[in-house]
Amino acid sequence: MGTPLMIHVKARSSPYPESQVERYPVPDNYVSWSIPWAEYEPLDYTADIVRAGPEWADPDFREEGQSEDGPRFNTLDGRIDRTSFVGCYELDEDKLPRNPMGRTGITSRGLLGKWGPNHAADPIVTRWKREAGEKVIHEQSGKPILQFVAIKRKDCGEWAIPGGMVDNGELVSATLKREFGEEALDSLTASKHEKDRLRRLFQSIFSNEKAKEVFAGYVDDPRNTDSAWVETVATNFHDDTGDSVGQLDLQSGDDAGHVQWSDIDQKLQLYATHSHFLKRVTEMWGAHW
Ligand code: RP5
Repeated sequence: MGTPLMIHVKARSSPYPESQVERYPVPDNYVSWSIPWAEYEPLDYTADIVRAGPEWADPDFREEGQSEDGPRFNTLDGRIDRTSFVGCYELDEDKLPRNPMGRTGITSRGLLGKWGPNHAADPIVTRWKREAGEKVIHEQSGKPILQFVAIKRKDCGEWAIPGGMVDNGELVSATLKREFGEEALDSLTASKHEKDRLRRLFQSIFSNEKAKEVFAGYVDDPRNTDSAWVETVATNFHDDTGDSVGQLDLQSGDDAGHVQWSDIDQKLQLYATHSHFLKRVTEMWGAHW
């Protein structure tokens, strides 16, 4: 597939998430599959939770008793989208899909359910930071500051966009709403009545004409392996006037600080490549970065 467009970094970090597993160290100049590397011996690792065969995971088609055909890659395989935003990915000598961004030091699926691309969706809900109704201007950049709804991930404790995996057969637009509901709204300690009101507010902002796609492609996710990786569609839902979702007072209503409005700034340390998506959002709205 030639030289990767970007060099993944988090996809080479050790230990592998939720484990003591160490990746085979891959220096920058050996990431690309186009560089021959006879010594390369990635560890074959699939987490127990994936081996247990939950409905969101593929079976291990290499095991006895499984259909010899395995998944159909680079196409819509029944209800599962196995196409990649990056293009047509290769299969290795064991018929395993090859990570289009190069080596990661681990083969098999790790914590990921699907062989090849694992499609996700990331809803970026934004508003302007305001004080007494006026937009707050950053003193260095001279630009207004955007805020986004951030969640603290339960698996690693890192702050992130409240995204999630696309269910089999689900439209990305539905995943965006579902994940936002599950990850941001459900963790609020608001009453059912209040949550229903919030849901209605979000329903309006999640309507298609207000959505702006900011990214569709490979995510440098720490769970990626040589044969399984995350790809996402990141979509911005912006409340320009602050009278819709922007009213949501997450600071006071949240559950132990697991969801909050966070100022967007380049210093933010976020999960995977989420700050890269936010940078694009600031460019789109002429906001501070
Ligand atoms: C990231 O993992 C994506 O950008 C998305 O935010 C998330 C999906 O995985 P789960 O949150 O479902 O674990 O790479």
